[in-house]
This record gives sequence, structure tokens and C-alpha cells, in this order.
Amino acid sequence: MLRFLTAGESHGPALVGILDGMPAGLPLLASDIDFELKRRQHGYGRGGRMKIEQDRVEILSGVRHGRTLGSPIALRIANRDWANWQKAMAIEPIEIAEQERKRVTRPRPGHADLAGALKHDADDARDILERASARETTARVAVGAVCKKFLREFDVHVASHTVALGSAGLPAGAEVAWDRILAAEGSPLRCADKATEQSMIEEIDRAMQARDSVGGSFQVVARGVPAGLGSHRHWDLRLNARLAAALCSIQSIKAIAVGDGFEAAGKMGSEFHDEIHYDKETRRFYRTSNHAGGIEGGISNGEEIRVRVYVKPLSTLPKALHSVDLKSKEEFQAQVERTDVSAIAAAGVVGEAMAAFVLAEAFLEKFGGDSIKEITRNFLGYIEQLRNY
Ligand code: EPS
Repeated sequence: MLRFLTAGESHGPALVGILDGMPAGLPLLASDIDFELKRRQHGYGRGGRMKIEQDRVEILSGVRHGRTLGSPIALRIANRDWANWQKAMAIEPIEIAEQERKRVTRPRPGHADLAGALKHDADDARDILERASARETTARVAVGAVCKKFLREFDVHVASHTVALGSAGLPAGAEVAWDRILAAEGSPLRCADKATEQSMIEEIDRAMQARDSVGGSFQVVARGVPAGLGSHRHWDLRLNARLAAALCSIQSIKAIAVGDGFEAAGKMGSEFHDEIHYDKETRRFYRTSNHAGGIEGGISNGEEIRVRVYVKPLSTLPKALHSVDLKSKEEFQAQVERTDVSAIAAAGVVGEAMAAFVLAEAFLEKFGGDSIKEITRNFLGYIEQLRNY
């Protein structure tokens, strides 16, 4: 069983992740993880925090001489900003006057502030927001980087690209080819179309001027996934449901669509379903369309897995919305904390990490084993079986 936990507050000393169940023998270096951490920090529309941080991982366990041991992999990423928050986030009690300085009592609509404070009987919403913050996704990306490395051993690759931001976006139903997705890497918003990306940048500039934030969407694509991951047997084994849960667990994500998703509801069956063909030379079933997003009956069907993820506008607005003080119950404007106008480019990288975790988990379920060698044997045997089907 593959599983992970993260811990850490946004302005605490560090974020940590523990990934358990990764088999032995996977080549792994800190640089594999740092590469993904850097990608998460990139993107037009980020706020001041990304100028402070230079996320780097320290591998605390589970790796020896450049290879995984099969034991839990513990990862630590220091918060450089901690230096500025040592008092406000101190483990030991601090003076009341000091506590007041960073107290959050006017909850921001859309953030976890109010619901979390009510739930935990907190008189300072900072107790909640420090953990709810999307800073936590740093640890997820570190864990996901290990999962991506694992999948690459079997020629399974996960990428993402930005589809829409505010009113700017790629035309509905346009499927962006894999090579164009890869070519968008490093561009300001990781969007595959230059003109659309320019409109997205303008949307961000407009939102910034209006002291507002803006939502968007991205697509995660997994290529090389063999047919047969996930299962039709039970609700909690279906691959689409697992991807949906993992992706919806990311901060600010409000919806996901597998393949053509929302659009499917308005289509006829004959338009929507991907007709089946067979290539006798490569001995492989294939489709000429992929409206299903590579998953049928909760099982991967061998086509690219495509999942679109919808991100709400971030909930800290410089132009604060109406709120109520937790203590006095007087009406105020919500507290303004530092934030990003849009973190859409980073959100895609986090989406890749969560999708990679789900796919690695499903891959390990199917091909089992405690070492890369054993899993490779099982995997190749199955690929051969598919060819002879
Ligand atoms: C983030 C770090 C945070 C925010 C952002 C994501 O840093 P700070 O709170 O110090 O500015 O920039 O989180 C949010 C937008 C949020 O609402 O929690 C990061 O590392 O990605």
C-alpha cells in the first residue's frame, strides 16, 4: 500500500512529507525533487512569498547511495520565511502583546478561517490558516516527485498545462497534444497557446489593478499508462474517483472533469463515446478520440488520461470582502494577508503530483512487489500478455 502524510505550517520552521510503500531500488536524488519544487514556485501572478523561498528538499530517510530502500521516505523542506515568524509561530507561549500582532480575527470568505475556527474553538484564525495555506502543497509536490520518478521507470509520464484563466482560455473541446504541453513548460503561465497566454497575463494584470484575484483551470495528462489500472469492482477502487478525490483535495480546487467531463452532459452517446479500433501490427486496441479521458468503468483503457481541474479565485483579496470579527461580532472587512493574484501555473504542478501519487498507487496494486526489479518483471509479463491477448 502506497500512502503519504504531510505536516507543517506555512510560517513554521519546515514542511515535511512521509511517503510509505515506495519499493526498493528506485534511483532517487534530492535534485529529482528540487526540480519539481522549483517548477511549483514558478508562474506569473505569484505574490511576495515566492521571492523569499527557494524550496529545497532534505531527504531524511528511505534513500541510501542514490536508491530507495523500501523504507518510509521522509522529506523536509525548510521555510525561509520562518526567520520572520519565529515569535508569531513559536512553540513556547509568548506574551499577549506579541500574540496580538499576528492574530487573525476577521475571517476571509472562501478560506478555511471561519469554518476551521468554529470547528477547533480557535479565537485566532491563524491557528487554522497556517495549516490550510497552499504552502502545504510544497510537501505534496516533493512526495509527487518521487511518484513521478517511479512512474518514469515504466515509461509513464505526467504533465499539465493551463487551460483557462478568468475569461481567457483555450477553445472548448480543444485537445492539446502531448508535445505542445511539454513545449509550454517554463512559459509564464504554462499555457500551450501564446496568444491565449497573453490574454491570461492581461487578466492577471487587470485583477491585480482591481486588487482582486482570479480563478482558472488546468489539465493534467498522463501518458503511457497501461490499460488495467483501477477497478470497476468497487467505488473506492475506480481510478476516476480516486483521481477526483486526490485532485479535489488540493487547496482552492472546486471541481474536476475526467476527459470531456462537464461537456459530456450535453452530448449524444454517438458523439461522445470513443469508438474502438485494433492495430494488427502493434497488436494494440486504440481510439481515434479520447472524450472519456482514458478511463472507462473506473479502469485505465490505455489512452492518455486527461483530467481537467477547476481552481477558484484565491480567497485573500487586497480589496477585502465583508466579514465579521470573531470576538466582537462587529462587521468589518476581512483581514488582508499576503497572497497571490493567481497561482494557476503552480496549481498544475501540484495537480501532477497528486495524479502521480494516485497512478503510482494503482500501478503498485496491479504489479505489486517490494523492489523495482520485481515490479518490472510483473509489468513486462503483463505487457506481453496484452500483446498476446
Ligand atoms: C504559498 C505560500 C503562501 C501564499 C499562498 C501559497 O505564503 P504567504 O501566506 O506567506 O504569502 O502565498 O497561499 C495562499 C494563497 C493561501 O491562501 O493560503 C505557496 O508556497 O504556494
